[in-house]
Amino acid sequence: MKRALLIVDVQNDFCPGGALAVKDGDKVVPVINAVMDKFDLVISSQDWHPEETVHFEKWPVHCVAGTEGAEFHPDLDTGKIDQKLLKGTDNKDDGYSAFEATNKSLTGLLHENNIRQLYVCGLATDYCVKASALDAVTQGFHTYVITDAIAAVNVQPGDDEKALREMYAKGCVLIESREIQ
Ligand code: VGL
Ligand code: ZN
Repeated sequence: MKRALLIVDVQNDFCPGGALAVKDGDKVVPVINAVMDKFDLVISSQDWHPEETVHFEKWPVHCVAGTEGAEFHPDLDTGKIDQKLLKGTDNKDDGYSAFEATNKSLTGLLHENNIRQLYVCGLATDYCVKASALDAVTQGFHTYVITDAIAAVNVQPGDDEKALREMYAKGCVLIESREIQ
């Protein structure tokens, strides 16, 4: 059984000092770096927005395509990423899920590589991690969420817990990085 790691949106704008900083967003980086070698395929997604999009009616401007804020966190071991997906590129929708990537189909990529298990980590728990993990379940992948390698926006306090409960209820397996063999 082949497995892939999906690293969701570990970008400067979601880390401390960024335009839409997630508390402890940078803390996921060493955890992710430490598990990358355990996977057959490593895939990243990046939030990659146009300058004007309906998405910025809900959120501060962040991760505009080609800007510093849209780059990966500088400590992420990007040399080990096999495929880089871009999402949120449309100006008419949010594009939270990595399955909505527009430069390449994540579903196609996983099928071509005979991946049955998808491990999801990154930012943010309550938006793009959740949307990606739920889509993975819907598409029939065995979906794992690495709970010490995610961090939440928490627009409302407790959104992180709520997101974890929803992912669990819909069939995601919640695991810690140390449990990955
Ligand atoms: C995200 C809010 C807005 C995410 C992206 O990556 O979770 N959250 N855009
Ligand atoms: Zn966004």
